Amino acid sequence: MARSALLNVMVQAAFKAGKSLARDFGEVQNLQVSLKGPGDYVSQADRKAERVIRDELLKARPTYGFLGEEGEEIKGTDGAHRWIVDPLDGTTNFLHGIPHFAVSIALERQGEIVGGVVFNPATDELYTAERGGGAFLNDRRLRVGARRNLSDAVVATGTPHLGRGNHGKYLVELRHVMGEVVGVRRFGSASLDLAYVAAGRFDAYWERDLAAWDIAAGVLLIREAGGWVTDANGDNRPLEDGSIVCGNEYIAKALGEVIRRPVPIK
Ligand code: 2AM
Ligand code: CA
Ligand code: CA
Ligand code: CA
Repeated sequence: MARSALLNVMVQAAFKAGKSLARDFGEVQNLQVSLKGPGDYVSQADRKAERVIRDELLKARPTYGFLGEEGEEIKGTDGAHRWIVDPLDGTTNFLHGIPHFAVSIALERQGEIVGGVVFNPATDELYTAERGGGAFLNDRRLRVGARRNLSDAVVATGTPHLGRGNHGKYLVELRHVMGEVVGVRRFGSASLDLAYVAAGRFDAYWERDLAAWDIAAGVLLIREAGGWVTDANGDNRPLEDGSIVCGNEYIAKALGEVIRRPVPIK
């Protein structure tokens, strides 16, 4: 597997942030935590990791733009390129000592994602993809799952971030899916959910109410692993819509139909 210089920059930034996160994960009880919205926590660890990544990436490519979850967007002088970064995806897991979280770094060129890195420092799993170059877990080439029927599928999801209550519509959707599949999993890190689909661990995944930094890298992983990605409407605008349905072509299309089934009016 030959990585381009640019992908190597992304990998090194992810490793450096991963070291910072691993240190903080070991002393998670000492971190300052604040609330951004209902159930939406942010800690010093998130902010520190974003600074590490931003400094690394902008040192290597000072003209590129930078969009990260925790800071102001930096508009680069190079209008064509932008980094899209989630320094800690799965903050709730992290703060609870659950070793399922990741750094997610994507590179956008003229509106298209051309590079993606997802790194879980707690397991040392590094997922990488470049457009046209395939997707990898460490050195192993990835391929999405081969199952063709939803009735054989293990499907991941995430619950919409609405605070307590107001989940009525989602629960109907979930009930529809549960009636069709082997099982549903809810692991709490969108970027790793996508990486697991790319690796064929999950047959499919859907979630709404996400931001571009949650999914930009993972979308490329899936496409480069031969998978199929749409938004919840079945269109090809997941980053813009903030929703995602993915898997192999058969399973993703079937899952999309199930989640778009009309919700009965009470
Ligand atoms: P985060 O940990 O970076 O915040 C869990 O379903 C997934 O949703 C995680 O990837 C989490 O990312 C993301 N997410 C997006 N918006 C969120 C919010 N308002 N509250 C909690 N998690 C959110
Ligand atoms: Ca967050
Ligand atoms: Ca996130
Ligand atoms: Ca985050």
